[in-house]
Amino acid sequence: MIAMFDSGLGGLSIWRAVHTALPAWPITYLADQAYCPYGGRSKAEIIERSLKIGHYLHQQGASLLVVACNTATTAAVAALRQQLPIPIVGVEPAIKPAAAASRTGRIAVLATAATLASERVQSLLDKHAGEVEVLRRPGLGWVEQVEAGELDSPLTRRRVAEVVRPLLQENIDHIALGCTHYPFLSPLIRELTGDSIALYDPAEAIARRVDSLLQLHGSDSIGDHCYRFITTADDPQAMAAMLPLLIGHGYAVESLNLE
Ligand code: DGN
Repeated sequence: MIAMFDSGLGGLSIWRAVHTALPAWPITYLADQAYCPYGGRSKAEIIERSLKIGHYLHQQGASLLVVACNTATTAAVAALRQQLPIPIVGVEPAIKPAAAASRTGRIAVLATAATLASERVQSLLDKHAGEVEVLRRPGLGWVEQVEAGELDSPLTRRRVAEVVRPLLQENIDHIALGCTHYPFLSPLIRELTGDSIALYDPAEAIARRVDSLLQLHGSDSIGDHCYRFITTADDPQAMAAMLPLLIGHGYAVESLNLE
């Protein structure tokens, strides 16, 4: 079974891509909604939650764990790799392909404040320092709007415009999405940018990485179609109601107390 987790529903953008690439694999998705958003939490707290979730998913039979959250990846991927005996796939903003494709020499990365301030992103930026200028912008309130299922409300439009409109004056030609919640707001971002700015969502690259790791490590769990969705929130119905909107299909959601 492929396991993945996020602070909430954003990692479902990775779920969609992995499910499309590997339709025969069972996937268990855990949303740590009792602790969402992770963006304002300390590194120690994010590591503690990630390890608790990682150990739980491993016990449930995970052959591979996708940390479907940039914030958790930057804080906890090293600790997870140390403690769990399975391949761990993290996510990170697609700065490399955006930088390689840029003609204006200016790109933007949108992510949570925690991700933007992380050493991981800083070292990614340092690698491309000579090639492109990278503007860093947090999507303020974006995670909350996606969690609330407001993918196209007046408030969501305002929150997206506050970040994206000023970028239109900056001569950028690519935007790397560095938070797994943000691809769900791509239609609103595109309305503002038109075709002049390309958006990079790393989900498909993550799915390819998962595919190659599973081929490398092998496993006997192919063939058992089974999708589990777990939330740490008390009310699983709220997440269940969101699944058709975010991944185009409804599934039952289990509630888990992981304290
Ligand atoms: N989806 C998470 C990420 O990719 O960073 C959001 C983190 C959060 O909870 N703020």
